[in-house]
Amino acid sequence: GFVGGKKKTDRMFELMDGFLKNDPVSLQKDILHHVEYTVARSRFSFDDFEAYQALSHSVRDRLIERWHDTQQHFKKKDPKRLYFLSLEFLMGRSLSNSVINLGIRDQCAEALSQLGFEYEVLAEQEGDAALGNGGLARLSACQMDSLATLDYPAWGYGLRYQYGLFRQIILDGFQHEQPDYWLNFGNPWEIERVHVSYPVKFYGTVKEDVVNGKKCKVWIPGETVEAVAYDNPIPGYGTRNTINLRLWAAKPSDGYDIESYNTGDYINAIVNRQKAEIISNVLYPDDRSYQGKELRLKQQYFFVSASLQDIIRRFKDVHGNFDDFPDKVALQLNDTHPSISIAELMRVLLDEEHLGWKKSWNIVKKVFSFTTHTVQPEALEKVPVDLFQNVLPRHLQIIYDINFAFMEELKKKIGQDYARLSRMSIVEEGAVKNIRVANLSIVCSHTVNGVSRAHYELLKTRVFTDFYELWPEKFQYKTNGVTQRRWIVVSNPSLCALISKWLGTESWIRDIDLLARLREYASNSDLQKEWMMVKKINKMRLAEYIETMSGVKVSLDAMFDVQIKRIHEYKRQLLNILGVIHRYDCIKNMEKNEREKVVPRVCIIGGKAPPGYEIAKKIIKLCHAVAETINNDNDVGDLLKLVFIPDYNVSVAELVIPGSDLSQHISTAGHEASGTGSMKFLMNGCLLLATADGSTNEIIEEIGAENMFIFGAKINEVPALREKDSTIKAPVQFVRVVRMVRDGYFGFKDYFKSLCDTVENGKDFYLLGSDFASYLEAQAAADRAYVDKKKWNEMSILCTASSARFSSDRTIEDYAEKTWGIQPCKCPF
Ligand code: CBF
Repeated sequence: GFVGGKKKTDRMFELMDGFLKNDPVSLQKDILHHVEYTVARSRFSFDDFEAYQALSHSVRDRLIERWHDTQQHFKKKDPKRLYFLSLEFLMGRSLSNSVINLGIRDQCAEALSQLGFEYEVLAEQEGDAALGNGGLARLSACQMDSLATLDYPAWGYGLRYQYGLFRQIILDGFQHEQPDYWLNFGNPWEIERVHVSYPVKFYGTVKEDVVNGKKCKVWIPGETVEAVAYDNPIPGYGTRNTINLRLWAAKPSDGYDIESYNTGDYINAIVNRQKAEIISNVLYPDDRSYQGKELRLKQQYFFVSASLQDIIRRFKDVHGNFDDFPDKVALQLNDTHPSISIAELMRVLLDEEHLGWKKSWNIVKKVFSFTTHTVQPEALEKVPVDLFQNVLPRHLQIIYDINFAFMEELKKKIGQDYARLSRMSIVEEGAVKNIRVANLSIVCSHTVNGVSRAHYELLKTRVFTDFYELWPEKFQYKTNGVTQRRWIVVSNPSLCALISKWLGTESWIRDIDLLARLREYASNSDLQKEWMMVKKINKMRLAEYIETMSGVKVSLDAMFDVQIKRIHEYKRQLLNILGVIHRYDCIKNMEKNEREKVVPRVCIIGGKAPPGYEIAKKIIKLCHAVAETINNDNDVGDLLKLVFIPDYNVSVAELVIPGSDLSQHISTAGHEASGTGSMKFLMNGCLLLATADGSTNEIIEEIGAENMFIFGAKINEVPALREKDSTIKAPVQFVRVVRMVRDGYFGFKDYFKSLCDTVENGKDFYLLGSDFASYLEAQAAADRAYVDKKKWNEMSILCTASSARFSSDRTIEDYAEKTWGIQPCKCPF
């Protein structure tokens, strides 16, 4: 422990010259250092991408310092920690977010400009980390930002996919999927922890054994794969706290296929070893059902097993037994994807810690909380029992035992109501026996959360009614939120500056409730002028992007009307396109003097269709076909344009949202669990045209229906409308526009036939026909409002001013208090 006669730690303190400094000169030195020694380029010759790499490494150094201090602090204080388990995190870019949260954006920009680089250009060099599909995954990212900012002792755990969500390429209007090998150019934001690795077992058999005179089970695995940790520091804003997102990558274990080595088949043994890596290779695109996919089950168990080993190791470093486990550990299940962790924790406590069933179960039922993100019963995961038996034989036994105990307890409460017992059972009987993962999660969690109030009501009355009646106290909701750091400060710097100027403080970035003070200036003409200016700047940015991506020139005077989200029938992009066709048809049939009254529109649609979802892909093609006709019709000109933005992702959203005037959230009521896109638009002062679905109901409460364009059937009206659907006559306008598509007005007549069939002949499950008239009315109301610039600006300001409730800071504080029981643990500066 001595270096040159001095104690190691003293010598280290002597050598350490405090923390890295954040002034431009220090940053320049660091950037040049990384150019030379990390990127290995000459400091006299490096390009934008290399400068981005060097800058990122300089920022990462600062993150690491804070990360260390935070982890040290947590270790010292030993608070109850939250572990957020999620198979998906849609982090987007890290540089822009990190420099904002560290408070060094301007210093970086200055440092770079003196070196001859532009910060904005370098930030654009970074590709998106797209380790997730959509709302659920981006929500996880927003929640991590809030956890760090609010100083909660939390860690995220997930999978380090080598291929993120597919890239969407559009060829002739058709979606094609291309792999997203996002690690191709390296990833400066992660830290590989070669020494943090755990074996994860699969397959094999279970044997009886006796340990300390007690009977127990021993799982003899058939395959072992190594999970290696990659840490991604998540900095909080305005705090030193920097938490961790630990992602696991699969690597061959030393013991992997030892047999082949022994038999001398060296080359094949190596090839087989590499197969282990497949587990973390690729993110499953949301193809609506993963049922029966072995790799999916292996991915889930792989990340859960490694995470629990890591969590238990950390706990045992400090605690001698498991008595305090529930007081020190909260495990959050982000949907059913990590729910196998319930059986895994039970297995560890039973088979490895030998705590016995009663004690183990008492711990397990106190640590898990479960959030479900869907209302579609078909989206609730089920795993065939045969598959389970093969991949995780011991876990299946444990699940059966949990279910047996649950069924016995239930019988005592509800008697011999076999229909209900069978609905609530974790094991679904039938031709193919399945494990119902949602039922497992509800039975074993202390809390079940919905993601909006409307979602909670649906969980109670439609999706999990039996469980709600049994355990009403378990059910809660935490309306989703998004982080204002990413969705205003990073993505809309001009709006950010304007808000701070009018509020006289930047504190709203941490204390979002302050935004409400903007309300009092909503009709102030000076603010309105500046507000409009900001919108214009953002619209210009967006218009340039549209022209580059699609070649379409759009007018800045037009209303930019946006719908960006995954393509799905229930989200009703088709309703939007049919509305655009109607608008086009009306313009075409107008006299010249009538046309002068038309409010020019640029309709923007973007989103990826799940690769195996044919109807969603047809919707994309229809959008392109209609756009082709409209955009090339000189008779219509700037009065109407339709553009599809390809490869929608987090960074594209950062560009599109600030430049939008109106955004559409038009799901059939009762289908969107929450929706979070609407919250990002709201924060950016973009008006909403929406159905009263998911979290929109709460947005209406905040801003007032008079400041939005609400239309369509209400959640409770939908079932009756569906019953009546075949007898209801869709309005003539609807019949006419669908006919135009059917008759080949936009080409591809045969190809669109099945798409038209989904909304006609009594098959209009998502009620496009019955909502069409009120949709058109809402659109007309938006047109009228847009003409009155003063009113429109006032409504736009009110949107931002009313968005505080939809910050993920509020969501996280709610979870911390009502679900996880954790307290802030602030690392001193
Ligand atoms: O809760 C976050 C989001 O999750 C989904 O995207 C999901 O993946 N299930 C829902 O569809 C959204 O409604 C919800 O906002």
